[in-house]
Amino acid sequence: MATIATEQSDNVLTITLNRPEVLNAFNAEMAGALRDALAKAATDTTVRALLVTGAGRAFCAGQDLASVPNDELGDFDIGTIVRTQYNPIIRAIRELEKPVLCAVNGVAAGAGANLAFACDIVIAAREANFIQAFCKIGLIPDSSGTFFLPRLAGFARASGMALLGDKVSAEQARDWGLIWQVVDGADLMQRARELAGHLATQPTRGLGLTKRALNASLSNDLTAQLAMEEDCQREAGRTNDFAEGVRAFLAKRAPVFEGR
Ligand code: T3D
Repeated sequence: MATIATEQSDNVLTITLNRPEVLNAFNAEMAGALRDALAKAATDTTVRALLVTGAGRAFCAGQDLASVPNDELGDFDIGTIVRTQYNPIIRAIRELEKPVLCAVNGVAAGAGANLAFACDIVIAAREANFIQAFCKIGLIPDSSGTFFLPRLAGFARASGMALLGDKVSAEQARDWGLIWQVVDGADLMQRARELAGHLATQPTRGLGLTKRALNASLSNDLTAQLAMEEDCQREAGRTNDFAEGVRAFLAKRAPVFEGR
């Protein structure tokens, strides 16, 4: 069985983590397949929005702990797994200049939780929860957990989540600013498809440039960020979609964006 399933409908690429028997925990093969799908989506102009979700009852339980070589524990360089498996995935999501929506259908633990938090818009089923499980096995939050958690939820909540590893409910995660929306589990995929479908009809270049500017805001000072906005706006102003947006507004009709 393929470790991820991909399906394209109109301009939305849906990527489903597909190892339900281990709650979609990552092994090297699944990490490689996700990386490849993200790389392909970056250059495929027919893809204008991505939707990431999990098969079965979980979103993702993080690293497949059975695939870490036990007999070498202690000597084994886990940093290599972080560098080769997880860091490229997080970078690819952040650098992909197309919206990435994440539909968290169940538990999201360890790298699974942080994969979700690295996406642009996260909606979760009411019964989903988020666990920084790393501390329970002597590890630290990777996959950008130490970067995004304090920025999204604040330092105190990030510290509590990372040091205690408690389950955080979907509603709590929403109230803390970690995710966008909570919906009933039965409605999750319909809502996710609607949102992704909407995003895929929007000015893709403008959304991509917005993402570039938001990424930069995480480390820029005001002066650098204002310059960044000027550059991104210049580029957005040269797109066909900007011209179409203005024409449609003045003609009092709905715009038809082509993503360029
Ligand atoms: O290489 C490195 O380690 C570096 C990278 C680290 C990144 C990380 O993500 S470290 C964190 C790894 N993840 C965890 O520590 C989470 C482990 N899983 C859990 O704590 C629990 O499974 C959950 C809280 C996520 C869900 O609990 P529950 O009770 O709903 O399900 P369960 O019964 O524990 O799990 C169901 C099955 O999935 C079970 O297999 P079985 O007994 O039915 O054959 C369980 O072993 C398997 N499973 C769940 N998580 C993992 C897993 N198998 C391998 N790896 C997992 N992470």
